[in-house]
Amino acid sequence: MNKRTFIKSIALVTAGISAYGLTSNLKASDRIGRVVRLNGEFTLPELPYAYNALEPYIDAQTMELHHSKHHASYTRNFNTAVQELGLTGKSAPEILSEISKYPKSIRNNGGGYLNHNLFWNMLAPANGKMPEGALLAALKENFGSVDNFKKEFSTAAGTLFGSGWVWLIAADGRLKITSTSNQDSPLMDIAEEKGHPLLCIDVWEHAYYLKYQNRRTEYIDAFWNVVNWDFVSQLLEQDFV
Ligand code: MN3
Repeated sequence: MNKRTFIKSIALVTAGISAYGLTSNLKASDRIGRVVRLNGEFTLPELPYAYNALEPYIDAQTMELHHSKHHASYTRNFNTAVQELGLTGKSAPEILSEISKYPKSIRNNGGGYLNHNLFWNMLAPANGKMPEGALLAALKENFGSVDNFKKEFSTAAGTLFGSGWVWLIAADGRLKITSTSNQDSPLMDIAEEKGHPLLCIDVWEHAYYLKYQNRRTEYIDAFWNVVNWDFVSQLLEQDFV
């Protein structure tokens, strides 16, 4: 699938969601656009907030290590693998959409690169906001209520075996909760459930172990305080590539 086709397919997903009465005048892509390659290299994006901005829910040391070590490593290794394979001129979402063609080095590091780019933007300093507008309507329609959505998402995050991610995705005009192992993504052609990511949580131990040790459910409960619902709303309204 080439980039144009891929974008079109995402646009169709978004079009399906537009049954919820959405308008498309917001600019999620302005922020996530950092995934676009600069000077031929995928760059480690700066966080849109300080390392300590998510305290006390996610601690500064975890954020600093997660971003400046883990995410930096995925970024570096992704660039190395991309150069070795000569995948010049392709965006990260485009590479993920045809991941079955590439070796594990691309799958693991490309997934790690893009997943974290999304995750940082899906978080924000706690502001007490809740889903509203079209997002609220979509969550109610698909999950009954916001509380029930959070319960189902938290259960999926709490029970995912091993390292991976839990996602809220838009697919076929519906919202779904899905999970992926390791650094796989719903944007990958090999994903069991493919779709347009709206929200994700990293449940690798490196995301919470310093503060919460083995208490993953406490990390998941804390996560809800720092979800950037405005950004989730923007992703619902437009593709992010
Ligand atoms: Mn991580």
